[in-house]
Amino acid sequence: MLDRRRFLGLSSLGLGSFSFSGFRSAPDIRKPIVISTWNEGIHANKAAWNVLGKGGRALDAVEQGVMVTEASQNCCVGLGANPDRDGYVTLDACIMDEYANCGSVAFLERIKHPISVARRVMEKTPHVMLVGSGAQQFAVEEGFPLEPGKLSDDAERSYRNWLKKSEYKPVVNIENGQKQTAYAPAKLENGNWNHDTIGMVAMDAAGNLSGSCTTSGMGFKMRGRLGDSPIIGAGLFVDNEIGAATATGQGEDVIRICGSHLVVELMRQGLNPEQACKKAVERIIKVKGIAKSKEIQVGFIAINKQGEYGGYCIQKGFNFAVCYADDQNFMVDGKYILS
Ligand code: SD4
Repeated sequence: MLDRRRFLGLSSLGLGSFSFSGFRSAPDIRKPIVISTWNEGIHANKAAWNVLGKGGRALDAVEQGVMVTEASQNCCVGLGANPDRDGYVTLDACIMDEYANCGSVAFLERIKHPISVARRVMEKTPHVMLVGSGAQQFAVEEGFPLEPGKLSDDAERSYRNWLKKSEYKPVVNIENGQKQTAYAPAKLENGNWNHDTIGMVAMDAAGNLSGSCTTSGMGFKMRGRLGDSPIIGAGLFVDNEIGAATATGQGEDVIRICGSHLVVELMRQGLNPEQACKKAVERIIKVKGIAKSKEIQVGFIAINKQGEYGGYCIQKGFNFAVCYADDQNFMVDGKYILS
């Protein structure tokens, strides 16, 4: 099998005849494996690998992985992120396991780890989704501390900046030609974070799949707005017979095509993860039209039961982190359709 290190070695010798672009065809099953969206995925994968590398369950890995990102004040996911246009940080998250159990919270305020609340919804209630004050009440009853509800310094600064014009022009994940520093969250020139989400999917040593997705949503969104990230089938979908997928970017457009579910269903029809992600991105562009698609970003990532992985996005700038060994945790640039 051609692993990444060997491939890089071969290509530097001029022997690699194809480009390393986010899809690896493997005759045998590579497991465990975890992949996650954006640069922050590197840190999240590391925490997930701590579970997977010891033979732990994919569900624990995808929870513990994205908790790192939620806790990072230096990032754009979790309580340190940009607020809605009324100045409140509202968080959405969902989780799904190998038995098609799933849990979700949305419009949740002042709780540091929405992904863990989503897991409790899955494991301790007869429901799939809890939102708003009900979700917060459940979290507190479950022992999650109610955080002060103060904006982080970065978020405070960008909110003040935004208030100067208070224009409701949400833009997600367009890199605007900005160069991203390796493994650091990127900021737009106006100081806004441009990645508000981490989505993660994993397969454990037993061959079982799980996924998680957690976000602060769009910065300066309307109060009460939800995107795709807490919606099973849109921001995340897992089918233990086939594969798992997650999404990032303009949530409204991911919801329109039931994005992550679509990716998994395309894999069921025989496409590999990269091909399936590409087809889902093409569907968005078809629905939205090319001109309007150029104004947004959407990226999908996926794994299948063979441990193959892939990702695709609308336009340049999306990347994801892949980890399948102690010394194999690396970024892959998503291929894109519109340039
Ligand atoms: C949303 N999909 O709320 C999220 C935003 C996102 O990186 O992915 N930002 O629509």
